[in-house]
Amino acid sequence: MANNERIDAMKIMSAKIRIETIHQMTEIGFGHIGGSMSIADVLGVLYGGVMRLEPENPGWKDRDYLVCSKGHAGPAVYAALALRGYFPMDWLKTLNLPRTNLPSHCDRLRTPGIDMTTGSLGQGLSAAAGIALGNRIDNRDNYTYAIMGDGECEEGQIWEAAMTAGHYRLSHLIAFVDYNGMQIDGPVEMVNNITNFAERFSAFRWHAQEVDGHNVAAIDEAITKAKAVEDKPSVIVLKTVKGQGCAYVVSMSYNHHIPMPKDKLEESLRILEAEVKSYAGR
Ligand SMILES: Cc1ncc(C[n+]2csc(CCOP(=O)(O)OP(=O)(O)O)c2C)c(N)n1
Ligand SMILES: [Mg+2]
Repeated sequence: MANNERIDAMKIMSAKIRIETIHQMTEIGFGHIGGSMSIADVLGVLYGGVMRLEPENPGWKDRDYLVCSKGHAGPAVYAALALRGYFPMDWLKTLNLPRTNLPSHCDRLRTPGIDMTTGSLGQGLSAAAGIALGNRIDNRDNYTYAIMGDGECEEGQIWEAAMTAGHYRLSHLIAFVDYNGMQIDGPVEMVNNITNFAERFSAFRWHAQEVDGHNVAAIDEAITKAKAVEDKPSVIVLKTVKGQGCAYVVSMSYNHHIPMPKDKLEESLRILEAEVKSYAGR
């Protein structure tokens, strides 16, 4: 596949993830839309071309793994998994309902394709480091990806995991920080001003890059560079906007977990559908 086709496929995947995430939340009437939309592009890159997967065989041991450590963004991951055929699209109508397979936060025992249960913030990088180390011990060449929130990175356990992954030189661990500047209680810099993620991870012997988290070509290129690093884990800091792709959500001062009335989301859906058509028609 030519590179521009690959990038267009990723852009289509990102737009479809946004569309299906909005549908899931308007169906139930509320949701963690802000932090789901901010990772739609990195998910589009991962599930739209980068990850080695067999959706018909979610337990395949040589697959690439994803730990969505900011587990409240589960709906965006469910959208990606459904679009890749892990389960029927119909399941997306059951987000967070009684007896659903799609709880609001990721649960590896409930959803095919979810590799780690998350929701209690701060734990996912440790799990991802363990998965990457285990796979290396088993002589596998697969990659483990982790997505963390910027607010989440205020948890001390993230830095224990960072230290351990650096020590073990886990070159097949690639982590992302969704640097959207916001958390549940407001701006990250006001809650506990953690900045310079790249510098911090570098101090723990990681390879670090910073990219525009809504530029799929830049994310794809950063992952290629990360894979070329042979003796260190990699972090890619994604500069993002909480709610990206949904003007109604971006315009709000609080958009972490909000009501999702169908009529307010129609315009965003129309724009996203048009995006899909324009990339598909090139
Ligand atoms: C250990 C823990 N403490 C608190 C919470 C409550 N909580 C849920 S989301 C959130 C904010 C997370 O902010 P961030 O990591 O920046 O995520 P994003 O901006 O992507 O939504 C908090 C504090 C939690 N889920 N787990
Ligand atoms: Mg955040």
